[in-house]
Amino acid sequence: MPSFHFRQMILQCGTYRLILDRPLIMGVVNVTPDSFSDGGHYLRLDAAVDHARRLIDEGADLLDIGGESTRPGAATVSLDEERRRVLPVLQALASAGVPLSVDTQKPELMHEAVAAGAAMINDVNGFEAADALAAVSAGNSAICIMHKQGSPQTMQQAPRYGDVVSEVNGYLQTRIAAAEAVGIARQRIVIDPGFGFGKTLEHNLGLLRDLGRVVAGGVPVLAGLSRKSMIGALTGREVGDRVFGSVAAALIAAQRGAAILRVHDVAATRDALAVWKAVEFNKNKD
Ligand code: 7PJ
Repeated sequence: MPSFHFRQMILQCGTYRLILDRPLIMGVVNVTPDSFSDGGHYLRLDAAVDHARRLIDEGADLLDIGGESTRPGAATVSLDEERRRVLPVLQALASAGVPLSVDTQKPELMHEAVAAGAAMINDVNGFEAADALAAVSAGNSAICIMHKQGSPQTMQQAPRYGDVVSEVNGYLQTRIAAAEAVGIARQRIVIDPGFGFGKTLEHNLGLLRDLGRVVAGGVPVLAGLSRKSMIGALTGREVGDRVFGSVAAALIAAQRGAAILRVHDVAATRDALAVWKAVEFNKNKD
């Protein structure tokens, strides 16, 4: 047995039932002006859909579509604008064959996304907005509850914790209970320690090192490390040149039992996982 240990967990994810006996790759599809720099709305939508299709070809098991940047210091986006960015992309990919997640903090858009077929709602705000849990309680969509400290505008100013892993775990357990209290079955819930969201490099490294303690809670864990500033800090590289560091981080998260890896570089992550999975899971095959 490997030191970590995948229970035969099932995630109810809209009309999909995902068997989480191997880490899945979630490809990131940003529909924001800074991600697809071009002139105009329709060009941006087309570019996002093309990009999404490429990620599926490269081996993405699911996609995460986001219309509001939550990078440190990013400006907020109006409901109307976020909806105009996200819903057409969701609709265009409806028959793409993989579960589609929508990354949003807004209850109205959560509701509309679920109605339009989103299989998962991913909220970096942990569904703390009034009505957020209510917006996703009906139906079968999965929810990803992420931890953060502070708001994206200010969170990197002075993050502080006693024991970061205990505090993150405590928060996630509280939010799981809140979700279950409105009727969201445990089989629909994913948790995420929120790398980079109100955390110093040391906090992020502590969480990754001890990710097994988050996994031990028994709810599938999503890890988003791709291209983040912690990878920049460790490699000295700009955001576009962080693929090797990101792949290493994804592999470490996989080894510690992460169920879903949220990444920009799907092909590279897939190759790394293929090597690791052959060693770890196919031991008795030859
Ligand atoms: C995350 C996310 C993450 C989840 C972003 C970026 C910033 N959602 N949305 N987890 N990060 N669940 O990709 O650098 O880590 S946006």
